[in-house]
Amino acid sequence: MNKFYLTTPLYYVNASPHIGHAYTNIIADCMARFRRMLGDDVFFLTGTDEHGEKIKKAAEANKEDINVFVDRVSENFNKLWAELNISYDFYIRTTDTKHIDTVKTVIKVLQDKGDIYKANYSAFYCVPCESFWTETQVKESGGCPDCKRDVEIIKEENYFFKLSKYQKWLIDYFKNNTDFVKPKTRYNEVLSFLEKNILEDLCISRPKKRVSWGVGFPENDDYVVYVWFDALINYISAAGYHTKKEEFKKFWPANIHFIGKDILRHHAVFWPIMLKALDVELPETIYAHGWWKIGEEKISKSRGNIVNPFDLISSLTTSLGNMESAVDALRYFFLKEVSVGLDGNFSWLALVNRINSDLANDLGNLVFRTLNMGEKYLEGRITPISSEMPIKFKDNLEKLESRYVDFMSNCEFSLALDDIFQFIGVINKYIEDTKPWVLWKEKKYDEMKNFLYSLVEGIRIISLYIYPVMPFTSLSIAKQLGIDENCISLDKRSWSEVKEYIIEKGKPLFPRIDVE
Ligand code: ME8
Repeated sequence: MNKFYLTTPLYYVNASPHIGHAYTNIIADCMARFRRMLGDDVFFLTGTDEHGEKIKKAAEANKEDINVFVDRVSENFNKLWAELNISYDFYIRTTDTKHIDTVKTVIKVLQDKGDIYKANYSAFYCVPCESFWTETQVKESGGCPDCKRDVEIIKEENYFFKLSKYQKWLIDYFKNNTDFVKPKTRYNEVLSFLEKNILEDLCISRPKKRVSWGVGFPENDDYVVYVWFDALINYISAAGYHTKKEEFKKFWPANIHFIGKDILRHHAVFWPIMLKALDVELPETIYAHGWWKIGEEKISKSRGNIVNPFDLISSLTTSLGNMESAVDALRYFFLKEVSVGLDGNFSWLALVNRINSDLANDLGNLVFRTLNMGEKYLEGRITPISSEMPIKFKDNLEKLESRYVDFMSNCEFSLALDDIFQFIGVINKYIEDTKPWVLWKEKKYDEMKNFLYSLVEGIRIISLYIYPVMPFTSLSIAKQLGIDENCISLDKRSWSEVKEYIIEKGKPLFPRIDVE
């Protein structure tokens, strides 16, 4: 059995989750479910990033004790993952004792190796981003290059990690591992950054008098560890680095770190160098997805244009009649609307249009009318005379079967869905062309049995392909077809794998939503 280890970023707990966070976890969940369908032993990690000054300030602004505050907000993320049906295996918080121990161990290893040193420092500092910037960077951007807010000048003694020592090695690593960062645009962006700039050593401590909420620096109580240095280490601490050596050997290196493109440099420059210095293997791929925007603006806490995912699920639940359909519709929208590497534009109208056209009209209608006919004409028992595949299905089904695994493995979820929905279109057309009511009138019962079997068998195959994207819907279809969950496996995707059906029609999966 192959192992598959995938991660999401650890989200800051200074505010509640928004749909940008939901997006990353939906992508990762789709991949995790797909890999489990392939039979892999999956370890899917997500969690929260809880240290640093901005978290402390948020707790103070809320007049809450910091520990109570981080517990509450972290639980809010966890609640969202439960609602969105995110099947993570482990939820890490950077305030976990085991993680804190790992951070301290890592620092000691790097200190012993001579890769950490202490020095005086003067630089521009952005408090909300917890990042230092050079004068040129600040001048070029007119403030913090990330969030555009004002920066402070800070002079202090700190600990530094020798990034610069590994610059040449990292450039070579990129050149020899062209799939290390995906998509290609992001790979090119990092490589060109590394080739055009001289890496400065990374300041990895903050004096406690300025930043008190963090992992204490080993053997120096006056400092805490820089939040990013602390947070990145989660990917190895969760997998058991120094605590569960056997498990670590089994799951590390990670197969994919899913991140947004905003945190590419931390993951594609700092993180590989930290691992190299530790003598730990590098992750296979860092996949940086695009941003969801409203108009031209990235959706973000600092821009104040967030869409609350709990409210969105609740509105969709009202429109669709149940939460399972609402969650699957949202997951479908995010995965179908844009390719993973590109930016998307979010609006309620785009969401509703997508649901009405693909899920209500095409998929929902196909399932409902097929099961309706099965009950009306054959009293729910579909036993074909011949289980041969209709010739009209052949091309599409072969295309789907041959491309699905590659598309899904490469995070091309939208393309996989294109193939699936083309096949749905083919079956819907087959119904119109065959005119079952005429078969019935002309008493062609054997043909009717074969025809309905073809529809139901086609729907079964569709239900297993959509599983990673819409798990509730997939299982609901399987239930209506009277088959058990074991049929949701890629081994069962061949035609006529199930020979007969006893069906039980449920409610329409996706009613149409009125567009106001
Ligand atoms: O950066 N569109 O946490 P964070 C798409 N704690 N994805 C978005 C998004 C948007 N508009 N907005 C946010 C941090 N995201 C650090 C990470 S990891 C060791 C530490 C998603 O709460 C996307 O995945 O700011 C992005 O990278 C992440 O949320 C940033 O979350």
